[in-house]
Amino acid sequence: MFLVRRFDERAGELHGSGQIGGFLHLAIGEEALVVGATRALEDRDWVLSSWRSHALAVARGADLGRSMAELFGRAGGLNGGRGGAMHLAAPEQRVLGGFGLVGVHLPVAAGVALASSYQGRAEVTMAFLGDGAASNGTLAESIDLAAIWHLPLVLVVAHDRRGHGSAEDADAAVASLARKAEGHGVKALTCDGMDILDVHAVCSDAVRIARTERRPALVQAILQRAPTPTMADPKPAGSKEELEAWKARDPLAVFGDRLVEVGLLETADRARMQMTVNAAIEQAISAAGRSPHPEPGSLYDHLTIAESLPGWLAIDARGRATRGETEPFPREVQP
Ligand SMILES: Cc1ncc(C[n+]2csc(CCOP(=O)(O)OP(=O)(O)O)c2C)c(N)n1
Repeated sequence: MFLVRRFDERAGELHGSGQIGGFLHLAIGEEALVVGATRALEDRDWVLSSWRSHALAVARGADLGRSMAELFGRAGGLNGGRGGAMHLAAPEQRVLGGFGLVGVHLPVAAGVALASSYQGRAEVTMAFLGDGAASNGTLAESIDLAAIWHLPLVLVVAHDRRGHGSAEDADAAVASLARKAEGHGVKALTCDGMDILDVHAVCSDAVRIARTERRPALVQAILQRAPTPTMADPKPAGSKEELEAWKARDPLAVFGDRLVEVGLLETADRARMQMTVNAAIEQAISAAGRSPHPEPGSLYDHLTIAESLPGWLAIDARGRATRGETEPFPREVQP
């Protein structure tokens, strides 16, 4: 949690000083969710998000220097500097991005889960979204297909009752994500998104449902991000009182205090841990700064046009029995 927090704090400062350009959305206050949920996964599982994907990449163990270089837009970045903060992916850690348009990653996540299921792999796909994104039609279509096709998909909603500057009742007639999910026959669970232990316990349950019962689950994590401006976010910074009230709930501080109280962490070790993390982040920033900018001539690299989309789902909407397919679906998976 320290690492995710410090990475974000420093990225925010570097955005302010112009070393990081474009949009950058911070996850300060979301660390319990980011770490608690991703720790419920195995290495073979997949992660997608609308944004704040740098926090997920760091939590999944992506190289810090390459993660920071990606935010800097440098050639040594995780994606050669082409993703930036909005489209950052860490393929080695199976973090597939980072999608700038709210909600568009949900059908992709359902597709990733379908691929695992279709190929008989016991992987789980976890997709993070905000409650604002939950009012996008992509949630309804993805969750419906996930239920029909028994996809091992876990949707984790950071429910902060805001969609950027809009209050939730401005775009959601029904604010309860649990009701929305259950309306599609999908199991919904709720957790305290400010408490890493609760997040971890509830997400572990959701992952178990997806992996062993082969059906989707949705976790609604009630949380509050820090009321500080988060770069290009029109939400105004909170008042001094709001900031003080948030600090009393800060998931990182609260968890650290709790560990000290129950004797699992010494105050001196906590300080040492913080220093180690700070040093690692400063090293990452130096490495990112040394990385060259991408060559202008490489602008069109990696652009491809698909001539055909293989797969029966793309071309054949008839039922499986009509097509003469007799193999059971979803296939048996090897645990
Ligand atoms: C399809 C689309 N519409 C609008 C936007 C502009 N936009 C950026 S963030 C945002 C709100 C997102 O709210 P939420 O999903 O709750 O995310 P949060 O910031 O709370 O994590 C909107 C509408 C966008 N990026 N994509």
